[in-house]
Amino acid sequence: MPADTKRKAERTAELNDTYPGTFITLEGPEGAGKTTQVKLLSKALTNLDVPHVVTRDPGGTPLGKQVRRILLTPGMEVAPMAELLLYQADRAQHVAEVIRPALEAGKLVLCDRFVDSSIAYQGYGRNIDIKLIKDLNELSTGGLRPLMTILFDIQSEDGLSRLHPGAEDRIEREAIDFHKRVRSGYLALAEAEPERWRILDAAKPLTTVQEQFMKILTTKLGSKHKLNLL
Ligand code: T5A
Repeated sequence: MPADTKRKAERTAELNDTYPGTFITLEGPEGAGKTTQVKLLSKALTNLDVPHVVTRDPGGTPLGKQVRRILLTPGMEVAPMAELLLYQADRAQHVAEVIRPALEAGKLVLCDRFVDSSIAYQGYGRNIDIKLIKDLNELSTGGLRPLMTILFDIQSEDGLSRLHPGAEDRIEREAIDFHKRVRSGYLALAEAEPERWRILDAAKPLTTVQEQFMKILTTKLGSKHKLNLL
């Protein structure tokens, strides 16, 4: 393992050991099916009495819901740097109000999008400097990192074709080249940090994706959260 990757893995483990809970994030291009899968997962976790929180970025707090509306309203003029900073403002509130308290309470926290979305969308998509985005991610999260990130990978065209025509939000309406850069950004991030990322083929039928998702979670969290989703 390259020295830089090893250092990142050690730091991620160190940060997660600080809390009794566990932080997992879900990422992917538009229409990959994260929201559908996390809802199914939450039902299974409830049946197993596993204390957990499902949340999303942006929009996981009352403040975040307002920021989310601004960010996703079609036709809203939002300069790239303003966009980046609004996602970061949402995240700072989200970490302080929801994520960190849940981790302190020993819960399994499943977050639909997090810091990697900013790198993929504002970095690879909008061409904002990635080092700057990483610094802002550090600032807004206080250095909190997920123990594991699952990439729901799908070709941009296939993901977009799952959305309801005419109901797309401001970001979903971006040109196909933007969405392709986002996807290639995710693949580059996953390749650079393989010990944190797991990649799922999200183009497969819903039940196949669900099986793969449950298997990944059971393998990673089985002993800590007494979890068997298989
Ligand atoms: N963003 C976010 C940034 O630019 N920077 C940031 O820092 C952050 C945090 C958020 C937007 O903000 C951007 C990224 C996003 O553009 P959102 O609504 O939260 O907006 O966006 P998404 O997370 O992309 O939500 P989506 O609903 O578009 O995608 P999901 O959650 O991956 O997909 P889901 O589950 O809603 O499924 C979409 C459709 O596909 C069907 C579902 O039934 C649904 O109709 N489906 C399947 N169909 C066939 N086969 C399967 N396996 C299927 N799985 C689901």
